Amino acid sequence: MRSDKNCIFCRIVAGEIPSTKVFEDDSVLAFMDISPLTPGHLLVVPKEHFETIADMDPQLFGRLASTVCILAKATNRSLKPDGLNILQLNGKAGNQVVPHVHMHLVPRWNEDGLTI
Ligand code: D5M
Repeated sequence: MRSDKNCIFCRIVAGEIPSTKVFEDDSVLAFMDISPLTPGHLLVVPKEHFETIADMDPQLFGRLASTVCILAKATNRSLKPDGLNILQLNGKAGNQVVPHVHMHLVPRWNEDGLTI
């Protein structure tokens, strides 16, 4: 499995940097975003290091997307938001800051003031 020792999310996967994990299986990890846009903001990442979605095997992306779907249901049940944004950014020009594929799951509330 490819890992990058300079990648913050690889280091979270390896347990070298603390995170608040909410889901883990053999290929996917989900944890709380350190700078949440709203309460309950999660990140879902492949454990293997891929910079962008175009670098991934489609089957693995399917597992990532399935995890997002399951966590969306869990978020709706537990936090009861009014809406939910799923965001995924690729490349500097696409505003990706951490170059390890991740999907944001951002619960939304009416009048939360967020402009995404
Ligand atoms: O967003 C990268 C996201 O990664 C941003 O919302 C902050 C989050 N982040 C950065 N470092 C950490 C750690 N250590 N724990 C949890 N979350 C983190 P992007 O889509 O690349 O713009």
